[in-house]
This record gives sequence, structure tokens and C-alpha cells, in this order.
Amino acid sequence: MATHFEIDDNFIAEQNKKAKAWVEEDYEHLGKQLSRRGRDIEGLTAKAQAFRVAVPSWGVGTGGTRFARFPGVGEPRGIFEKLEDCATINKLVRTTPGVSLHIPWDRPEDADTLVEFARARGLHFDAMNSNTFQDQAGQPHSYKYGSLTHPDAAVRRQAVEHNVECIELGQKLGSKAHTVWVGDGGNFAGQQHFRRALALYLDSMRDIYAALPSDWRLFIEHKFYEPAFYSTVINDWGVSYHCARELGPQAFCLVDLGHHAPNVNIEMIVARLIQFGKLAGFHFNDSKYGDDDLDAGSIKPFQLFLIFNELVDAELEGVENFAPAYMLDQSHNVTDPVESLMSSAVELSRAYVQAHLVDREALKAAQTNCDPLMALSTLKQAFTTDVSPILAVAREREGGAIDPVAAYRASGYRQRKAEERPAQMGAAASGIV
Ligand code: RM4
Ligand code: MN
Ligand code: MN
Repeated sequence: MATHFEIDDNFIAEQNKKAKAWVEEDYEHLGKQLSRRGRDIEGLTAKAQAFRVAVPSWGVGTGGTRFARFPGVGEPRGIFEKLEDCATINKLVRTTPGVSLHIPWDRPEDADTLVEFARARGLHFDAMNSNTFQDQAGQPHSYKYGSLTHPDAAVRRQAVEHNVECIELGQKLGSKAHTVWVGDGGNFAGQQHFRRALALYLDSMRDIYAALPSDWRLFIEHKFYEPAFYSTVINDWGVSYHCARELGPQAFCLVDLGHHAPNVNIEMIVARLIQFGKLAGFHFNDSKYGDDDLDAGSIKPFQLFLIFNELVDAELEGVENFAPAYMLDQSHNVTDPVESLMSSAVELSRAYVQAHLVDREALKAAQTNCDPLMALSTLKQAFTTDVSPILAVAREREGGAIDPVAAYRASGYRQRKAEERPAQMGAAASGIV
């Protein structure tokens, strides 16, 4: 492969010089402010440096709606170019070395070559994702009326085999988890027998579970609507929890923030799953109406903070086997996906550090003393603290950019990619992500 443009570490260091003076000043000021509150800024910066969230391979292409897709210039045309973009994101923010692959969109011709390519760019492979919500060319059976829950055993078998293939490929890639999201459901009342469909789902999932290596985890992803608009088989966290329990200790429940009805208390679902030892992790995004249509933290930052408040609470309490997997899963329709993913990764770090700022003693006291106002104020004190200097210093210490979007724009990366990657009609996997 010809040498492709990459953002150079020295370029990042040069860009950082521009911001250094104010960052140091703001960091020092925040450090003083936090020490008045009995908090050590260095400990928080170390937390920010250690934070990780995986990037979805499908997120670096422009998404779309069922109405249209407006492709950007220089879009990645295959898995290697997608990895180039993922590496760029990680280079600038330094929290995203994991990449989650969607099969068959990203099925490599040779797993070893892909591993080598990723490793050379400081990347590794996070959870695998199967796809039984679309038909692929040459596939014997259609998923139009379902996959793992289809009434025809041959269709279910094909869907199971595809999932097993994802696990086998993932083993070659160094992945340790497999995520199953199905589009199965009904568009008409009566179309699907609710109990029978769930029983078929469990049968199919048992076969997939059986193919799981002993050190792997199986993630069940629920979603309350779309592509089926009347009912879905794994519609909410309760059904997901039931299935995870039925399947066994390696099965867990994944929370995609966009997969809930408006106003649902997602942070409470998170707390429940932690308490029951079944939280798999997250697909982070934000949404006002639909699924993964907005960038993480872009419209409900307080909700994101409250979710992290539960996560950090469990982390500090040392809850047994607490190891949630973090991933972004969002569709970028009007922005450069690299910029959106970097910004979202930063928002997650922000919520994580802010959650570490919560005065847990004060919160507990407010709860014990039945003082709701003080409980909220305690949370708000953390949420309204601008931790940007901590995030900037953490990135810089890891070799990343103080201002990732500014550095990215200054590098001319997208323009260079537009030259390297002339548009190919129909090259992008789809517009539905
Ligand atoms: C779904 C779900 C899955 C993702 C697909 C592309 O809504 O979030 O995680 O794989 O979209
Ligand atoms: Mn998802
Ligand atoms: Mn989704």
C-alpha cells in the first residue's frame, strides 16, 4: 500500500505550543480550586489519562437517514482506510486505541494482515459485532422477517453460524467479546408471537453462547424500536437481563443510550445492571428522538454525567467483577465523523472526571439526612466544574492534542484524504448506521 498521509507527532507538539500558556494557567487555577475542596488535581488527571473508549469502525463513515445520505469527502473506502481514521482519532485524543468491527462490513481478507496494520498504528480490536439485520449478496436465506427468531429453522441456523463466524474471526483478531444486536421484531400487531419469538431467540443464543471461548463475554444489546416499529424481540433491559441470566455467566447486558424511549431513567438501569452483576458496557451516543442520531453529550450532558456517576460510584466501591466495556456508537450525518468521534470521546472523559469530583461523603450524608436539595447540589457542584484543563493536560501528557479538533483541522487531514481516496460509488457499507 502506498504511503498515506498521517498526522505527525511533532506536528501535534507544535500545535500544542500555541495553547500551552493558557492551559498551564488554567490547570494551576483549577488545581487550587480543587485543593480547597480537598481534591488532588494530579489524581484526577491520572484518571483521565487512563480512561478508554472504543471507536466503532462504522462510525468513521458518514451515516445517513432513511431519507438521504450526504457523503463527505475523503471517506474511508474499506477497513484499512477506516483504521487509518481510527488511528488519527486516537493520535489526537489518546483515549481510543480500541476499534470495534462490524461483520461483514469489515470482514478482512486476512486477519493477520489486519492485526499487523492495526498494531503498527497503536490500535487493537475491541468487541465484535454481527449483522443479521441486512441481507448480504449470495446469502441463501433472507432476514426480511427475522434472523435468530425467524420461524424457519434454516434462517435461524444461518444467523447463528454468522455469529459463530464473528467469534472465530474475533479470536484471530485478539477480541474478547461479541455483541449481538438483532433487528428482529414485528411491524404489525399479531405478526410475531411474542413468547415464541423470545423462546426461539434464546435457543439461537444458546448455540452462539456455546461457541464462546472461556475468556470471552457475550453482550446482548436491547433496542425498543427500529427497524421493526411495532415490537422488537429484545425490547428493553429487563428482557436483556432475563436472557443474560438464562444464557450463563459469560452473558451480559449492553446499554446503547439511543435505544430507550424518551425520558427513561437510563442511569437507574445502569445501577440495576451493576447491582445484578450483568452490566456489559455501553454504546455511547445521544438522542432526542431516535437511535444514535446525536453525538455523545451533545444534548443531555447531565444525563451522561449521571450515568458516569453510577459507574464511578461502583468503581470506587470496588464492586466485584465490575469491568464495563465502553464504546461509541453514533451516526454522523452532518459533521466530519473524525471530529464528531473525537469530540464525543472528550465528552466521555469529561463526564468520567466530573463524576470523580462528586463529594461522595456529602452525597451520602444528604441521602441519609433526607436532604434532596443538598443531594442535587452535591452532584451539580461536580457537574458544573469545568474540567477542560484536566482533559487537555491528560491528552498532552499522553502525546495527544490540547485541542484535538483545531489540530485536526490545521493538519489538513481531510483534504489529504480526499486526494488519496477518490469517491467510489456505493463504497460505504450503508447509510443506516
Ligand atoms: C443498531 C445498534 C447496533 C449497531 C447497528 C449499526 O442500532 O446500535 O449496535 O451495530 O445499529
Ligand atoms: Mn449500538
Ligand atoms: Mn443503536
